[in-house]
Amino acid sequence: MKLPDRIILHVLHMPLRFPFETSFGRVTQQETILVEAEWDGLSGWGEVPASAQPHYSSETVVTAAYVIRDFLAPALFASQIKTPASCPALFGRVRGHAMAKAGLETALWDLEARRRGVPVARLYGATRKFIESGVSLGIDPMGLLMKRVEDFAARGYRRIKLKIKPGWDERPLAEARKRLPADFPLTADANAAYAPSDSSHLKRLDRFHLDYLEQPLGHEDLADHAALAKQLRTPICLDESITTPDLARNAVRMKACRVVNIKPSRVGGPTMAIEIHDFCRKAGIPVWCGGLLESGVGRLHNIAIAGLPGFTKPGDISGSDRYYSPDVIDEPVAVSADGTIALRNRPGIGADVRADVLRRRRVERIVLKKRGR
Ligand code: OSB
Ligand code: MG
Repeated sequence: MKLPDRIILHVLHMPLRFPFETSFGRVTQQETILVEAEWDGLSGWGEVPASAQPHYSSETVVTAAYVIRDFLAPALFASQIKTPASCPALFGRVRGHAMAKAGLETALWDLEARRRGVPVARLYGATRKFIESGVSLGIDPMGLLMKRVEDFAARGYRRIKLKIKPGWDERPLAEARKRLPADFPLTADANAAYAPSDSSHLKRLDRFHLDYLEQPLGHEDLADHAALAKQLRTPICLDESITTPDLARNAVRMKACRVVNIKPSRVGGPTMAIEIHDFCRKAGIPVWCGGLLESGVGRLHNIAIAGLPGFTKPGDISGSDRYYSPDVIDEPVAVSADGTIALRNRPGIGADVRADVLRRRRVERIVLKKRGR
């Protein structure tokens, strides 16, 4: 690889087409950072889908911009790494800040793929030509939510996930089940909203035959997830708890989950995501690719990674039009009538960033260079 001459952070405010509500809050606009790594007139693009508030994770766009500017970019400029796969080792002295690390690493992978003229999916080791698309539906009034359930099922989406929280679980799941074919993959995501003492209530969700229940308990609570798993027929999938390969190994060994949601941004970038994928594949644990309301840039990286063979369940990768119009890429992500998304054959992530959308949505631009340049 070539080290970039410059790194530019584009902080964007992307209005959502519809408000998105989870157990931890409602958002109408996604704040994100596009990371542009420049080398010899070429640009590689990555994304830090951190959002404005430290609710899903401890990071925000502000902490990520700070960590990239003051720690990660200087470490990169001072390094002689030969591949973006060395980023986790290079950034290892910075504890946490997974999304900041992932944003920079994804930009370097895209730059490297464009420089070599190959799709970034090939560098990640993707073997699929298509991935199966699923959708995550936020908390909304029942009528509107059920219209969405019917709409996304009719559009071919392969799996529907409902956001749940105490007081909003059995009713929407029962209503959704009524509207879907009996074997349609339905899941629920609590975003850590329940307590270990809710186990008998959560057992009531077994009757909906969910493909899995995502992150019912606290993000640092593996032992209680393991105890809950013993009581439920529904498999538990962990999201927030799995921030490193070590935690993935520990969670699986403790039987805290039977399914893993891999979000490349949550685990520190593609290299770490692939390490978790490889471990889970050997351990017989199915994985799927989660999302964080990414713009087209992060979405295309996720699609490329979801092309690896262990991603055997439909993920939270929907079309660009689920959240954004226009998206920031020139060829938005589209879901076919059969609910799949094709991996791209063009170099890099397979799309270019639209200068007009970038300018319209950008609230800040931060240019980083090697010192002395
Ligand atoms: O828990 O998976 C989650 C969005 C923001 C924060 C957390 C989550 C989500 C989603 C949406 O479920 C995933 C997506 O469509 O990008
Ligand atoms: Mg989740």
